Amino acid sequence: MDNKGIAAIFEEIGNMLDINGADFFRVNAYRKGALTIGNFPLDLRQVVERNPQELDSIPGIGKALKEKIIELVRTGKCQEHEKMKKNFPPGLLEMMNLRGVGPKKIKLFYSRLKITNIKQLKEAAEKHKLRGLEKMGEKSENEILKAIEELGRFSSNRHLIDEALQEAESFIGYLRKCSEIKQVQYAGSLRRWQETIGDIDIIATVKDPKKSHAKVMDYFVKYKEILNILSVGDTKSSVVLQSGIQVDLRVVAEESFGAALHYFTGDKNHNIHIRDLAKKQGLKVNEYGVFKGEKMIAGKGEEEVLKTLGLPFIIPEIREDDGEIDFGLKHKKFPEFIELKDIKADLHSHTKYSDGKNSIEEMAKAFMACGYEYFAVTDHSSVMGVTGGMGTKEIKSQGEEIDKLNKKLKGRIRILKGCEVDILKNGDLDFNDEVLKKLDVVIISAHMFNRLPAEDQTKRLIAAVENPYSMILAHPTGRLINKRAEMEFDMEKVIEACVQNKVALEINANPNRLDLTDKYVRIAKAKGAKFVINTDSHSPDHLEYMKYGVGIARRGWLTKDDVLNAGNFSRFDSWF
Ligand code: DGT
Ligand code: CA
Ligand code: CA
Ligand code: ZN
Repeated sequence: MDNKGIAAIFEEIGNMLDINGADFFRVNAYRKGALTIGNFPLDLRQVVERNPQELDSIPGIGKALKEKIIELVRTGKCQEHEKMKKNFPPGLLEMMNLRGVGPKKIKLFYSRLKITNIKQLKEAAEKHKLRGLEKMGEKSENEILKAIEELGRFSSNRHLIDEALQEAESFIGYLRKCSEIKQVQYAGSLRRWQETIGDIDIIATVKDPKKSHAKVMDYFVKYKEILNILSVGDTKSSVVLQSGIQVDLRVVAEESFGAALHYFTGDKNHNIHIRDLAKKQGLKVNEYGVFKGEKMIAGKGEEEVLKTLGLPFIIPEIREDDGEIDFGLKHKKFPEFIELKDIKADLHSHTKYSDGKNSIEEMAKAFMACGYEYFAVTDHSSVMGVTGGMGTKEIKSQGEEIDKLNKKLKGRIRILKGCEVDILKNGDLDFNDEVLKKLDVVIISAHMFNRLPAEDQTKRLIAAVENPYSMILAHPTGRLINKRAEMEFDMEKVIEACVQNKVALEINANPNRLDLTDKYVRIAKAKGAKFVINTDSHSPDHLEYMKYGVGIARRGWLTKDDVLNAGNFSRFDSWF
């Protein structure tokens, strides 16, 4: 069992103890233990193997937890945990996943209404049985119903984009080695860079469809990562990979590649609009081509298909029937949307000074390898106790280290002094002006208090944005895809405050976040906002997230001019 597994078990023990009414110190010991181990830099399996005594030096891990770590590492199980679980209704723990529901409420619902799972909780809320309980009213009852709905949304089968892209790329790499296949390309939501992916759609062309289909399909289902074959047909087959992602393969003739690619890239609403447009012109469009009567007049290339309908090329990212077709018909040309190669910097990164894994110099080398001109080190401020944020002393010594490094690197890359400053509950920032004024980049982030009532949250964020030192509002909604909902507040008002106060909105490129979301990127652009696309890297292998952020920016119709780190340092700096 690895650190993550051990942390999860400690968390669960803590929750069970809490619901059972154990005393605060015992509950807290497990919760703290879970946090410590979740963030612990060494693999506990190796530590235990080498010398279990070393566990004594981990702060906050007492005797009871130490013994359990050894037991979990050696046996994969913990007797006490198993015993507790046996006597514990599983539905009670599941309720912990509901937003706004913790051990206290679970205990209340259980003791007063015998509620042991989410289904019963939902029924009770719908019958208004919760509102009579202590500290529960109509509002909190509705919030529970909302939380249940939210949880349903999060247990969806949609995959994160980085996982889907990796799977698609390695599968396509395999398909390219098939001698029958000429072209192969992924389509669907992945090609549109949508934030989550239902399934992967792959289009392939063959030299001679009649002869090759059977051979291609045969090759397709022999891919080593396949868990389950769903169907095998002449032109379409579907499989499920070991990761749980479904892949659909469609094989078409070369002359239909563009039409098929367009059709299966979608989205559905874009396709329907295109089909109607064709109809008005006396044409027919389907996955094989564009037809005038019986005659096929286009199909080989996507550009050609769109041109036949009077349209310029439309980048896949904006094909969602959200104005792109009318825009194309009217202007015959789209703006030059931002591309990955335009990015010159990353303004949000972490090092060992807080919860990052590497030194500043290691990060600098990684950013240099991306060809960037500058980047900012933005470790957490100290409120984020769990992640070991910086105090005033540390931020000073970090500044000195950056000065030295900048000298040493002789301009090969420019390191900016920054900080990801926490927004406190009242909208104040976690560092005073003395500290803030010495920084090149001040990122403001709401990590805690993400469940304030919408009105208070809006005020809090606007107050932070109005701080004269604030430069970038990081991951504005605070959501974690499939895990944590957006904070509730008036986003449009916050965007307006950013525009007025010259605070840039971050598009956080981490595939778990993708925040600002594409919908709000477009709204913010219309209001005159500027953006930065940041990876929020905690180690060099996160640097490649930039492409997902660029995908979101393209989905939001952004050009280079909208994005401050798609330009040199003086352009970035002078905007503020
Ligand atoms: P996903 O997989 O849920 O993330 O989203 P998509 O967009 O990849 O959807 P998928 O895999 O069901 O279908 C791939 C493409 O095929 C879709 O983007 C558009 C096209 N398509 C699917 N169903 C329909 C349909 O009923 N009508 C039309 N016109 N096109 C469709
Ligand atoms: Ca799909
Ligand atoms: Ca599909
Ligand atoms: Zn960060």
